[in-house]
Amino acid sequence: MSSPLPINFLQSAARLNQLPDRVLELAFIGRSNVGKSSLINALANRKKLAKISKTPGATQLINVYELNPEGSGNWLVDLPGYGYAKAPKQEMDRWRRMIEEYLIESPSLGGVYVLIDGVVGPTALDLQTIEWLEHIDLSYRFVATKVDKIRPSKSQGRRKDLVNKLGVEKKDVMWVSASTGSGIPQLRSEILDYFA
Ligand SMILES: Nc1nc2c(ncn2[C@@H]2O[C@H](COP(=O)(O)OP(=O)(O)OP(=O)(O)O)[C@@H](O)[C@H]2O)c(=O)[nH]1
Ligand SMILES: [Mg+2]
Repeated sequence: MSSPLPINFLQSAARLNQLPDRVLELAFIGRSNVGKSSLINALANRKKLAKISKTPGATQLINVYELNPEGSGNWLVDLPGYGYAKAPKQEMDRWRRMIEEYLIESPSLGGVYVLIDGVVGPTALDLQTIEWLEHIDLSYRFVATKVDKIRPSKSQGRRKDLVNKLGVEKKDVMWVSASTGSGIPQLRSEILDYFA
């Protein structure tokens, strides 16, 4: 058991300069539809805090959630996803403009969680994004989503495969399900530790 993260919606923005001062922030990035917004809701144990959708592109702006108390300046940031499957170059460019500015220039961004679809595994775009994070020297950690969709008999194989494709070790990936809550307590406690 673990308590929901005490977060509230603070603000949406298209540009970095629209955001107020903050102390420390952690952002969630990943392919459209990977489950970033659902994960925010699961962490807070609230259904409609972040807008989610079956169709990729639910999140269009930089969405800021603040940890209590109000004015703490500790933020969790939900970002629009990058290309879904064969997303047009146009969409990728849109993501790039908004997100690159934010990821490169936000002064108090401590790191990002890169969400990888646990069923699909890392896509070429995921790997490209990771390379780019290395390039801009931003810390990141992996969260594999939708584990509820993996059959128990396939679970070991899937985990091994995903870890291999990312070129990391088992301990470097957290496995979560926003649907069943699996892995959510661990992620909550990691996030709280980070802001402590
Ligand atoms: N089965 C299952 N479905 C999930 C899980 N997390 C998210 N989904 C579903 O995946 C779809 C996309 O979820 P979102 O949270 O909107 O994804 P997103 O990454 O925020 O997408 P964008 O805002 O487009 O970038 C929705 O239909 C969710 O219900 C999960 O843990 N398990
Ligand atoms: Mg979203």
